[in-house]
Amino acid sequence: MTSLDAHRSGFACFVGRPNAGKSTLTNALVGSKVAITSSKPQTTRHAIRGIVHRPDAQLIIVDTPGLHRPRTLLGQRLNDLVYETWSEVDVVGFCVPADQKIGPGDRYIAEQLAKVAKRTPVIGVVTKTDLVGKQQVAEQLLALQQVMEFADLVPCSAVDSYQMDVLADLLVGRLPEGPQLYPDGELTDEPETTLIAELIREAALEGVRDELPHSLAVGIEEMVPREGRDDLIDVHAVIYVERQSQKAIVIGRGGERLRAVGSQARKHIQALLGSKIYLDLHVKVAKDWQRDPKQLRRLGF
Ligand SMILES: Nc1nc2c(ncn2[C@@H]2O[C@H](COP(=O)(O)OP(=O)(O)OP(=O)(O)O)[C@@H](O)[C@H]2O)c(=O)[nH]1
Ligand SMILES: [Mg+2]
Repeated sequence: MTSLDAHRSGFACFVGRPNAGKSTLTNALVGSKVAITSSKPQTTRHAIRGIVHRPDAQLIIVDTPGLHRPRTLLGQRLNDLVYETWSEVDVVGFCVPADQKIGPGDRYIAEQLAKVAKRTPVIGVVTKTDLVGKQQVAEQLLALQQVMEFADLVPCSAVDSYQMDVLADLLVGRLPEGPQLYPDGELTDEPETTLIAELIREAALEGVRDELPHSLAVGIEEMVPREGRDDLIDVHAVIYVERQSQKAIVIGRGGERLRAVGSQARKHIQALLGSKIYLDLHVKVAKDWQRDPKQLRRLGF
């Protein structure tokens, strides 16, 4: 028997081109920074679960990498991860930014989605509405409607919190009835070291251009409480790049850039852990790691 106020639980995922605003949307719905974001494409590199707790439902949002034409083995792995996720969720949100024309990249995603849409409802989401006028939002909704058949359509903005609850309601409405899947207060199932590595990568992404954002990876080597102190944690981390020339850029003149990255990351990590940290940051070259299966495995892809 189903009742109108039964508790629902299940999974949603956001898909869209790189930079469409998927991770920002995930964070806004969860109400906490579980995924890093940046203006560089392919910021997200693994499926991150963010958990939305409501009295009537528990919505688990799986934030996936942007879908793109892969140029490296890493790119291929990221795309595969997206397809895998589709088969595991109850509802998909297809994100298209309001300020960019719908193009071949979006139509390609729609074609792929149409294959799963028979089983899984797809909600069309026009993101970043704060960047354009009402008229352009309306036009984007119309254009999106031409791309495929949607279960619902919704314009929203994570930046000025426009229609976040409408979007959450639409997603929750597509979940099956079910019990809570995660304990109260748990906002993500990401391990702490992953969150920390991601915060360092987010800081390192700031101000780098061209191929460099893609070449960055971060590994946490060690994380231990400082001996004799209960208020300080030592975090040893490595920023990997693919070439010697990139290493020089990341470190900067006299180590200036690396220090800035470290202090930016430290602020976010301390907020996350609620504890002081000492961040020991090094830069190493892992030659062409994006194309090397062995190194990809070591970096967790
Ligand atoms: N103005 C505005 N900017 C936004 C909004 N949502 C996201 N952005 C910006 O768009 C850029 C990309 O956001 P992300 O959330 O990292 O995009 P993504 O789709 O997760 O990107 P990938 O992980 O690379 O696929 C960032 O610079 C965000 O600050 C929004 O609602 N309004
Ligand atoms: Mg992302």
